[in-house]
Amino acid sequence: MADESKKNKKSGSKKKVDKKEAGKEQTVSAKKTICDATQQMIEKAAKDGVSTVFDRAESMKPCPIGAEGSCCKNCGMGPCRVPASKKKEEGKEERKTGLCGATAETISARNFIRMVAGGAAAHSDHGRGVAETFLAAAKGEAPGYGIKDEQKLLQVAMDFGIEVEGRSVKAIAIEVGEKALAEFGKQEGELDFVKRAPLKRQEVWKKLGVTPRGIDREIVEIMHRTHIGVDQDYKNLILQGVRASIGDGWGGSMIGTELQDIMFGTPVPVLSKVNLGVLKEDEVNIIIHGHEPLLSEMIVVAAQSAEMVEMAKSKGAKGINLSGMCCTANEILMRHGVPLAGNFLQQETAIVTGVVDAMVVDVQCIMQSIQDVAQCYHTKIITTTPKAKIPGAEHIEFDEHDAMAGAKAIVKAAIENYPNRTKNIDIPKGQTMDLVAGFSHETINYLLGGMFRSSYRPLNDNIINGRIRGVAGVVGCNNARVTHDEGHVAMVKELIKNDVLVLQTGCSAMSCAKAGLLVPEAARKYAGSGLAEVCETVGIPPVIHMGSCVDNSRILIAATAMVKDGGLGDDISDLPVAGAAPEWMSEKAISIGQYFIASGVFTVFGATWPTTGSDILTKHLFEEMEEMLGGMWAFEPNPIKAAKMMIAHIDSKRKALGIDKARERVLFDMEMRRELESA
Ligand code: BF8
Repeated sequence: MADESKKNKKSGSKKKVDKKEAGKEQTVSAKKTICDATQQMIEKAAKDGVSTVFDRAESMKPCPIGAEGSCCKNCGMGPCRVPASKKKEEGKEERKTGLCGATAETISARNFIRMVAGGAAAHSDHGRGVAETFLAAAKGEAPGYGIKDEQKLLQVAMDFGIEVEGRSVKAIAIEVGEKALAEFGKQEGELDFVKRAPLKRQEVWKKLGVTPRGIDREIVEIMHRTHIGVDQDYKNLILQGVRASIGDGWGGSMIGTELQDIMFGTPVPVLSKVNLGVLKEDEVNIIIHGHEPLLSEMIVVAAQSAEMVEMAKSKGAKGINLSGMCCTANEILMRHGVPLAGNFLQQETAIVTGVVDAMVVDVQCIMQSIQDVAQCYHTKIITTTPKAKIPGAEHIEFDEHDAMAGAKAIVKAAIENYPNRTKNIDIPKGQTMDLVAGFSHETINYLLGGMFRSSYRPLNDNIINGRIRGVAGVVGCNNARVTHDEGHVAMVKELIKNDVLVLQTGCSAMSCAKAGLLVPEAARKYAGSGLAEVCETVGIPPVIHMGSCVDNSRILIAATAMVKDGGLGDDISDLPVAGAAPEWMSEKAISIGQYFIASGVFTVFGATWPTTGSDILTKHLFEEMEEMLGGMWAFEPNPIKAAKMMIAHIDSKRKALGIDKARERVLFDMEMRRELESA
């Protein structure tokens, strides 16, 4: 820790990126993980002679050229490596370019927005899949799926401009499904959900010409403009990245979240458990891993059926134990309380326990290596979609039109594998933690305001009076180049200690859940006095789990609700809020970060930064972007320093709003509260 703080002398949101910091491993400690369960399984894997991502991260260093964003391989004349232009001694610039003349900033910008395209495509193709199933369900062509949240259906219908008066639920749902699907291929006009953003934000986007048309169109245009010989202006390239990212957050992801809520129910608070200790030695363990809840929702039903439970007993098991991994885990946790086996970097170590009878996967964040690890134990890897196959894995195709049959076939395959377990079994004992999840925007609205006056008013009031300093969204992945879970937990503890309410999604939420931060008692233990007081009054944890990565759209809606409730400015960029992804690794995280910034949120990434090959582009993203959008990127690998940058930003927004004085009123700190209680 001490060495690291020496290395990171600079802080503040406009800090220049140190290329050595950005390209290398960035950890506060030298450990592979702070999660004891994962550590135990890393050691077991070593004993069993099994290679995991943690081992490969040691033996394979990142490509230094690619890590800087300086490698252009978009045509057959390259790949060209184009480092940033340097000043020569006599003051002349030595300008390096690719064979075609592309500069460092053009190349970095192309690579950067191709990451946005990859991430936006992943979220949006998920959203499209949901919309297709939604439409089939509305037409009665997808047995097992239906409409669970009629109120939300009506809300979404109205946002799509659909007439609801005097019409049947079925007719409205069909039109919502058709409208939602049409959003992906819209050639002209604007995405309908863009109108949900604050009016001022919509104007910012209009002025910059970044209001998205069809979701697919913006992604295709990135691929066109980054082809050799098309867009050569880094600022213009980045604008298209901004546009596609808005199409993700306010389009593909938001459609995914909303239609999932309508079909499967809008989440309400649930109590559950997290970590590898949720696996059971005497039951058939099925881990559902990936992202789309279309499959996992059906497996939840199939695994509970008497027929399947009886079958499991006939094989000597006591029952069927379902758990989740990655964002699928978050989906079935939020709606059913199904326990979380772990986050991204735990997918191999879960198999190393020797008790996973089937790991069922769909799309995204699934390591190919799980098949290699599975071969060292008895685990069956089952792929389920034509979009994502793994050589050697069993493929049971899941068809939403006959969902229950597919789900039962998958559960049956797991049950039949139960007798094949070897004696090489070790479940990390006592390695579970309680958590409360299920905080949709609607639930927060209700919890804060009550049934008859649902609103964000109490949140805004407590921000204005200074009990809550601000709100931070801490989201995103694990990254094997940094200590597993450490960045998330350290950052979130620092934030809540300073009275910042934290909203979470994705693997980040699981990291903090494992550390015991997602229970109401965490307020008293870890939060500052103001935040603790509010959390204890309302009965919520200081760290709020809002779902999977597509559910980051819930955070956009929550931020908009704060603006609309009044008293905190008239745009998201006025709010005392900040965002972060301290252990990011996926292209989806870049797209999410970009749409948070496009929505006006200052956002800090840790681990590594992908544009260090161009100082000009990095400056554009880290400084100039704020003038355009009111939000900007920052990079800080030290999670505590990153949290301090977020707090400094929150304080600057409080000052701009004229509510900074409120914080000077000293409320009770924890020490004072304890003294008061013991008196
Ligand atoms: O979509 S946080 S590692 S699981 S990309 Fe993947 Fe990152 Fe986890 Fe969910 Ni999101």
